[in-house]
Amino acid sequence: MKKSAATIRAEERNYYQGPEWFCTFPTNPIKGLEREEGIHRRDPSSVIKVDDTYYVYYTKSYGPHVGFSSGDLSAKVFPWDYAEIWVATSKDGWTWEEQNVALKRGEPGRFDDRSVFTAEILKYDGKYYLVYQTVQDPYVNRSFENIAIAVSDSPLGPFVGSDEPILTPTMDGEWDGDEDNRFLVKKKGSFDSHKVHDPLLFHYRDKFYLYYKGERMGEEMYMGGRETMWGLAIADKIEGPYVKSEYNPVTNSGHETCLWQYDGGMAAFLRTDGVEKNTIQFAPDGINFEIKSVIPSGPIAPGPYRPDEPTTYPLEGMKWGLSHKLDGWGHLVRFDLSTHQADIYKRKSKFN
Ligand code: AAL
Repeated sequence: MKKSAATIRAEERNYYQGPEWFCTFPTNPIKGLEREEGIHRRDPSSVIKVDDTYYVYYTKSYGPHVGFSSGDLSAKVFPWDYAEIWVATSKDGWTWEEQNVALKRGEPGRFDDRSVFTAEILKYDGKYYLVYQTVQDPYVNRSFENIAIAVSDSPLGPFVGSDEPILTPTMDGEWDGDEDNRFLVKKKGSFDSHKVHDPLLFHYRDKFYLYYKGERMGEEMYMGGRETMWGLAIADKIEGPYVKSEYNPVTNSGHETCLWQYDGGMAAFLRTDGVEKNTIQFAPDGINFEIKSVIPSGPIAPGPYRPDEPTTYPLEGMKWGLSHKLDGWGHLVRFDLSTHQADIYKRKSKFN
């Protein structure tokens, strides 16, 4: 008997795994944050519950955007440009009521004066913390993007943003020339040399684990699309200082990645971009992720419901949540975990 390259690869990469990490994610409309002409609502945070009410935080901006080539430095370049972070509430996870702005852009001259967006929420020690992306005016192709933290005593805010970012890009590449082109470099930087994005914050192992997406100075395409990877920075105190892990990057893929705690480790759903997109992975130590399942796509930019109690089965951290759809104007929808297909395999397989 001879083994083909494919068989050897499947064995080496441990493709033979049970169905307990396999699922689909049907999405459905919600009431209250539906598509609205002229308004973007996108990139929902995780959903938290306080007393009998669910809370979600999301990027909200108004009006069309024109990209970077208009020649007008004050023109809105992206749906997440000139954005603020808003909060909505719900009693049942299906009907949502938009409440108020949770975090505004900073005063002119600050690092967050142009846009604050793509937030995550963490309930910790009786307070509420938002971590989010920031951009300083003007917003150009070569703008460096940071991550900041804001705190409030109430889930409705107002949240007070930090005076400095808590995470900045490594900035260790070298631009080639003065053209505003982020692909033109004399030297490529580290995976997070240009932008740090999509923060997710956990109280884990008695420390604060801040996961984030990096973008490189001189990003190139690679096997699975865009070269987008995730890093980790760890702090003793929630406000920082955050120290980047020496294992970074901790993923080799994933644009809109979503993480949850399970069984003392960290699970991750890597959606868009990269060789390992559309996989669910698990790291017993929060750092060394292995692929557990390959799933058929999934919700865009998911923000799962984070129960206060520890989860009891692998996919519980993705049981339901909100994600976004981009039909001209970004709007929020609900996703629910379906293990229907996995359950069918389970009945037939030896993995019971
Ligand atoms: C999203 C996220 C970040 C990016 C932009 C808005 O998918 O990765 O938030 O900056 O796109």
